Parts: sequence; C-alpha cells; structure tokens
Amino acid sequence: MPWPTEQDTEVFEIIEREETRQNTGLQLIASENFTSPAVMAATGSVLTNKYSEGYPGKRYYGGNEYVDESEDLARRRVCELFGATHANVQPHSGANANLGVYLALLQPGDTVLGLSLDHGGHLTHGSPVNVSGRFYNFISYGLTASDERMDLEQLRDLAVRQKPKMIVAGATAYSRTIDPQPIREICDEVDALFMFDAAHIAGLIAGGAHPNPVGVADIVTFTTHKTLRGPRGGCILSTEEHAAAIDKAIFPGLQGGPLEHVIAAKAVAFKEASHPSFSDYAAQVVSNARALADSLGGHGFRLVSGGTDNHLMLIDLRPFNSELTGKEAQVALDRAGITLNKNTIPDDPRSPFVTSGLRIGTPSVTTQGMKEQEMARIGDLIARVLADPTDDAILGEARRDVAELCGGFEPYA
Ligand code: DSN
Repeated sequence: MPWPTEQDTEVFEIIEREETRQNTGLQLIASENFTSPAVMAATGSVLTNKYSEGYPGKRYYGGNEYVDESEDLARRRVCELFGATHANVQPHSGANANLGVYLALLQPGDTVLGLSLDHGGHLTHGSPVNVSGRFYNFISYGLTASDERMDLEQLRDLAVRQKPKMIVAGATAYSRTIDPQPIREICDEVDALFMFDAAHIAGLIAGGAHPNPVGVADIVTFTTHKTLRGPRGGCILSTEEHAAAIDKAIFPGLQGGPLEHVIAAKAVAFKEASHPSFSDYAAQVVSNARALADSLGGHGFRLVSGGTDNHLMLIDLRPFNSELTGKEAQVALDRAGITLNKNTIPDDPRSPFVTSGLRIGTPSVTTQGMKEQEMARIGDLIARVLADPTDDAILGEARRDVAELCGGFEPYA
C-alpha cells in the first residue's frame, strides 16, 4: 500500500488526550453526547471513500449499490422511529438542514417568524449574522416576561399582523416542553408553513419524553448528534407534499457529495434509538436534569423559567453573585474539569461573549450511567467552584473530585 506505515503520532496523541478529557471530566454541554462504538465504527468506515451525489437509485456516479442500501436503510429507520413519511438524511449539519428547508420552500425576502436568539433560538432562525437573517425577513418572537415560557399570544399577534410564509419553532437554550399543537393552530389561522427544529430534543422525542411534532408540523429538522446520540449531522422529515422540493434543495441546491459514512452511522443511531432501553435513557435524561436543577436551585442559583422539563437548564448567575459573569464561570469550571457553556439569559444586560448565564445539559452524563445522586454531587461541585472561582486550591481539589466521580462512569474505558 502507498500510505505511510508509521503512525501519525502527532494527530493520534491529540485524539488520545481528548479521549482522556472526555473520560475524566464532566461533559455538561447540552448539545453534546457520547456515541456508541458502533456509531464510531460506521463513521470511520470505507464509506468515507465513496462519491454518491444524488439519491438512492438516482446517482451521478457508479458503484453505489451498497451506499444505496445504507442510505435507504437510514431513511427507512428514521421514518419508522418518528412516524414520518419522507426523510432526507443527507444534511451535513442542522444548519444545512434548516437552510435546505428555507431554500426549498421560501423565496428570498419572505417573512418568517422564529424564536429570538437571546430568548433561546438558534442562529439559523433569523440571526442577522446568519444567512437566514440576511436572505429572509425573519421577525422574532420571544418568551413572556412573567414566566419565561414561549409567548404564544405574542406569536399569534405577530403572525396575524405579519402574515409569515413560515413559522419556525424550536430552540437551543429553552428548558420547557414545546407543544407543537397550538403553533399548528396559529399556522393554520394565517396559512403559514410550520417548521419545527427539533435538534436539541430529537432523542427525547424518539424516547417518548417530549411530544412528537411529526404529523403536526409540515417539516421537522434535527441534528443527529445531540440527545439522539448519533454522529454529527442533520436530517429533515417532511410530508410527501414537500419531499421533492426539499431533496432538490439539499442536492444539488446546497450540498455536493453526501457523507455516506456519516449516513451509515445515522442508520446505526436510529436503530439504537428504537431500542426499548432508549426510552429509559430519555426519561433518565429528564429526571437527571430536574435533579441537577433542584440541586443548583438549592445553592442559590436562579433557574430561568423556574426549572426544566427537558435535558437542559439555563442558570441566571446574578442572584448567586451579581459580579460573576458566564464567561468567568465557564473558565473556572473548565479548570475544574466541568465543561459547559456560558449563555445569555432572556434580556441579558451582558453581551453574548460575556453573558450572565450558563447552559447545562444532562445527555452525556446520563449516557455514562449517572443518576440523580450523581446530579446532586455535580450541583455541589459547581456551587463550590463558583463560590470562589479564582482560588487555585479549590479548583484543584474540585478537579480531583470530578475525576474521582467520573472514574466510575468512563464512557470509553
Ligand atoms: N451549537 C449548538 C448548541 O450548542 O446548541 C446549536 O447549533
């Protein structure tokens, strides 16, 4: 073989160090998870070598008989998992899935309603720095000031006044159930398309821990690597009515050759998510989030909206320490082996680079097998670090306690 026989130690040592970081620290980023060895094996397979522009049975290059089988399997499995009639499993990411839907069903300049970024929405829901906000006339709806839940009254008022072509639901930093039914009713009233971005909660939906928007929304997009626990990538489910337009928008409209190794890994993840044990996993993710939220609330942190129904919580740091920013908290916790992200809270007076909040999620620690009692320990650790975020001795001691806690739950032992 023409390739070098000596191992590329430079790269593989970096990967080894990352594996150690994942094994020995607490991964609390709400959009991350640990994939199974089978998902990683498919991602690292010979399918990475194949070009297969087009769709099963209609490819531009030869040699796609096995790729066709694999992509068909992925499409079939995801349709069964969510009760959908059509799936496009080719989006390289959630952002591409969303953009593909816009390209398929909107014209530049069309009006769309989406949850504002600083109330928990996503960049691709109309942020002015994203292509969605530059090509389409996105108008933001938000949360109520009183209980920090989705403001359906405001959404309806905006919809009646603005007559949008589409309403986008879904969030990246919202800890409450999003019931698709009232949004469907608003869409019907103003004759708008309904797209539900289920990126964060796809695994909860698959496991029965969140209402399923499939069959209610016209289009459901999601990423496969968050609560769903698959490889990094995106997926679009739609009714037959929109299938051809969406397929055409993803290829040739937006992407070239699909990542067939990732699509095979998506198929593996869809099967894993259809296993009865995945429902237990989804329920435990939610119970763990509640337990962690209770623990943090007990330590004097304010939970945005007062708690959580899903896999994440948003913490307002100000009642705990009005001077402490999300940025400082993230850095101190990272030094203690607790990985999470700073996050704006609704109407945050600080910039998105500084923030007054933290977003914390339980998908990864739940995959590791941690339960409510470990969540209480994690809450104590976070509070201990943030009580004195610049004290090296406290950070060092917390780092040792984190490693000891993780020692019993290594994802890749
Ligand atoms: N980066 C993702 C998240 O953390 O929620 C959204 O794309």
